[in-house]
Amino acid sequence: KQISIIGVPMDLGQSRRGVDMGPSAIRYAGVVERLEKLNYEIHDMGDIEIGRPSKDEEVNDGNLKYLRAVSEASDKLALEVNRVIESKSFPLIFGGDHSIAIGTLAGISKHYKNLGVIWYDAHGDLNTSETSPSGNIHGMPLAVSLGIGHPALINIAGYSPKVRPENIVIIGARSLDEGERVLIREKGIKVYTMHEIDRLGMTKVMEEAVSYLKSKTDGVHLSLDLDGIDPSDAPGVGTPVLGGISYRESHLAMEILEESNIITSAEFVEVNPILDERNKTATVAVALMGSLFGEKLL
Ligand code: DIR
Ligand code: MN
Ligand code: MN
Ligand code: MN
Repeated sequence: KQISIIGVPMDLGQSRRGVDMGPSAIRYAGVVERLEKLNYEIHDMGDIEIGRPSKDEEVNDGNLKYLRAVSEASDKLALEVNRVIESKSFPLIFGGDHSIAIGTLAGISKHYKNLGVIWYDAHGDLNTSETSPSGNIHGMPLAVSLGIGHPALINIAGYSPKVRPENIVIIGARSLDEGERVLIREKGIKVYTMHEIDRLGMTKVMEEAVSYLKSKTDGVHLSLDLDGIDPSDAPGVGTPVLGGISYRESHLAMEILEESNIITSAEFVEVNPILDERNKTATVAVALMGSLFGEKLL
């Protein structure tokens, strides 16, 4: 059993500096040791090099901040993730902001006929340059992976789309922009908002999500934005939203995913140690990875 870690110190997909230190914070929280205890062979591939943009390119191509830098980083990450999968190792990616999912999915998707995606997030990340209120590309990666967005983003790794709408499950949504709601309805994307999590409970939500994806997919990527978790448990994120998924519920969600045996790749994004309290958010991320990879008390 092998896991290959790739760090992506990307902070240009949003506006709070510091999320580029996410990979270091997660490593500092002891991820390698934690997963080695579970008898995995861990290969830490280090961090992808992110080019610094020049001063005059903050906003280009309309409402897409740092498009060139994000596109270049996505290319590099896609190549690296592709190599990991070819070596039969499990890709585990640390962000960095959520724009990195563009590169992750570009590297993964061609290895599957029908890739499933679990998007654990307070947000839908389904914006385009037309619908985005911020111009921040971290609010767009799921739309991009559906083939909706700028050509320099949707064509990473030379093909599009990376995922079909019916193979996506969003969990934890509580802050959706109008354009995102339209897209969710149009494409019929399965969403468990906080309302459904409150109503059904996390066990039912995860069991439904697993059975929804299990039959029709041959691999499932978990893209976990730490802002999906409540800010009281995960304060170190750039766009916290009250009323989120608790630490306990998230722990349970990861255990159900582990039991389901469907997850074939994962990324943990938006850990910003500058905004955090004594590395609490990275510590939560590592605890969740422990559960995802099979920690059990007895
Ligand atoms: C908002 C925030 N919907 C945007 N998105 C975030 O800028 O598009 N995604 N924070 O995780
Ligand atoms: Mn996100
Ligand atoms: Mn988010
Ligand atoms: Mn547990």
